[in-house]
Amino acid sequence: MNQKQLEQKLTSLCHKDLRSCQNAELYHALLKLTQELAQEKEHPLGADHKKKLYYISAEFLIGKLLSNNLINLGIYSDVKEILEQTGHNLSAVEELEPEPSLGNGGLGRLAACFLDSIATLGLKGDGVGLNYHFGLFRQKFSHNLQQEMPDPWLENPSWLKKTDVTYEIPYRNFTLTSRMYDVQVTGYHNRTNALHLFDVETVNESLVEDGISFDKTDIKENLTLFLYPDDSDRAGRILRIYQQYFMCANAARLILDEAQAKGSDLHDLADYAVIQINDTHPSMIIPELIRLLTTEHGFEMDEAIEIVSRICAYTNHTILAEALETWPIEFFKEAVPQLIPIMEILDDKVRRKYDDPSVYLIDREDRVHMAHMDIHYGFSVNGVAALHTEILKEDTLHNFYRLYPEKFNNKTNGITFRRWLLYSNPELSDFISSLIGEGWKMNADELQKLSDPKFSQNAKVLYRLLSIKDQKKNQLARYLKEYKEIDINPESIFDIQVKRLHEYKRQQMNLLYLICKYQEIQEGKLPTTPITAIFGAKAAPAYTIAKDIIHAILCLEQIIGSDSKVRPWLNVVMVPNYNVTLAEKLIPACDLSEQISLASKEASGTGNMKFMLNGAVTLGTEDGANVEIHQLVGDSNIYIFGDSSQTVIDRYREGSYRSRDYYEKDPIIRRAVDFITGPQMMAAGNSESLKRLSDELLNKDWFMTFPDFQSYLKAKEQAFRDYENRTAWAQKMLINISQAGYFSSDRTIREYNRDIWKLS
Ligand code: 26V
Repeated sequence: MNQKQLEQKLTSLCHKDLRSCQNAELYHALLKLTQELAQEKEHPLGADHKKKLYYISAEFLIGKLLSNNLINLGIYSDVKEILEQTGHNLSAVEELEPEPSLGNGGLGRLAACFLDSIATLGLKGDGVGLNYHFGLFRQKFSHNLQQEMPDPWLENPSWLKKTDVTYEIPYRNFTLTSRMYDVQVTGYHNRTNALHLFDVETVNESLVEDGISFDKTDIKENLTLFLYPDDSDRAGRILRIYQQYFMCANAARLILDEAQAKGSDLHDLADYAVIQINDTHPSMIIPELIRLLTTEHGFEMDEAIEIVSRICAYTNHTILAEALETWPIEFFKEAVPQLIPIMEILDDKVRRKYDDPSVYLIDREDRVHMAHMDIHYGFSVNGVAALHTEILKEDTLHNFYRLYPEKFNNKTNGITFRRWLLYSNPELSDFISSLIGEGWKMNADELQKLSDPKFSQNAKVLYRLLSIKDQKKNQLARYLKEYKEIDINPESIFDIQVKRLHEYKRQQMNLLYLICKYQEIQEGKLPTTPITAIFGAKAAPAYTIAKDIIHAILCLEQIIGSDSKVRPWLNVVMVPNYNVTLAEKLIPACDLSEQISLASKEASGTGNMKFMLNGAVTLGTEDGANVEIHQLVGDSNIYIFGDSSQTVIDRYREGSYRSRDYYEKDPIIRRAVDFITGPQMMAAGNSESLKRLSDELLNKDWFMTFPDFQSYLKAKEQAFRDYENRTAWAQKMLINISQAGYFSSDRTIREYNRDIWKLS
């Protein structure tokens, strides 16, 4: 893109020139130009290869798009320079872009990274999802409590393009007319694919009442209002069925239409389409495709089942029982009764073949197990990290693994280096290129060259690495001050835990540690370098204990903030509204990356990979992809602590864990837990919430914080001690960066394609 093009665009849009235009006008012009450039790289239907991947997902946490697209189109530095020379600033323009928060966390962000890699590798694959008008809620803190507000992102100009594709989607009592909207997905120096987001035109945004509450029963008006509406009540759960069916029914029609347009007679659908079912939210695609093939295209039931089973592949993202979807048949009866006979036939076939109720689709209580449908009627089942896949095979899905060992495979997650290094950390990115050339941008394995002693033993290289980290810490400090009115000391150690709030991720363990540290400092035992502990996390609106944990962290933040003796040495900060945009600023600035889930519970994690790539050292359990990070970097470049997944699984099986025993025996744990309901916390917060959290820990602690606490303390203290030897720490940073290539989502997508999709 050159200056002339930008000037012409500005003239045609707002009759202004480059020097006098406002940032909002610049944003508009850049968006339009980017879309035009991206369009040149689109491949019309059937113009290239025949087979296409459909990645169906309830979440695509794409984040802001302007800079990402500029980078992928190869014009980022040109645009940045043009703006600078004409008195503008690209970062200020970016601030105006609303973030589409169309996801909860890792699962949605993974889908976004995958789309980037699919396009970058030149593969033909589109995303299919829903056009939520409000993504995940915007989080505010008031009186140390989380408040949820709607987070609108659909405004003009928009990355969304209205298409002519519409379908009639049948529900029990009415039919809705859908429309497809497209977001372009630009590959890095490669093709443009699409993210298809379906919507209904009857959605009524004025339905939103106080905060994020709304009338959940008026489906025509609320269907795509919110991502994952609160499902703590029946109406919310049924609304999810309506949403999921809407996504799948549209996807099914699109897939059949596109295949037919390319010449398929649908018998050969497997030559034209492959579907990746991202967790169980899109599982209704299976019965819906079978239904369409039998009712509208004249197929026999068995043949339709056969065709569909050859094109569907399922990814499992969690072993947590409460997250494995089961829906009462009664809900389907109310919303989409047309699927019931199909699901009953699918269940019946399983019952005839296997004499094991644990693998049936429909259980004794008339609930449909969505994952079971995917496994029986899909050709591939994958976990998202090596340990996770082993646990699926040996434990959670063992009875299925016995039936279909050939279907199971592992695809360790990855992240796109375009967003998580090139964009978020250009300083580090340029430094890496200055050492090993640009090849790593296309082939991430080349990062391994950094582990050569000529770099790792080179004082200048190590010094520069540390100074880039300092630069990113300073940038973060300035950003938090300007936009969030938060003060942090850039000379302190940045110890960061950012991810969804969940008990299994154990933010409460970090909290207990910080309480101990606070008590120690009060008693005069000062750390060598001050510590800034940063949290970022949203709690599901109906997840009470998660909200209690946020409350306790915010109370501690307040207590320490007003303690003039401790404050210079320990600062606890919970940043409000953690999202992709904040992650892009927090991750490059991190020294110590907290990945402290209870072993066996975190399927993979992807934040762990982003931190590592940016030169943070991990403090973590042997869980999810931490296991693979550990193997790659070796014992001396990671801090591993806590019980193994096997010990944890055995302890659950025995039912022998009593948290109170630990509390009674361990004075450190006792003192930290007592603090939660002690006078200072009670004065800062809400006694009911603090008491509930303390009771939960003492009487349940389902995610076993206490057994790992002492080893967490020890590992963390060791990390802080090691931080003092700056050269040795810089070597750890370098080794982490050098081994991060494996976690490029390009590698993950190559594996999906090689083993599952087989696109040419
Ligand atoms: C969902 C729910 C919903 C109901 C309440 C409890 C609960 C707990 C967990 C979940 C997670 C659903 C699936 C998910 O988001 N999994 C995440 O997927 C990431 C991408 O594969 C992976 O890195 C994370 O480890 C995994 O938690």
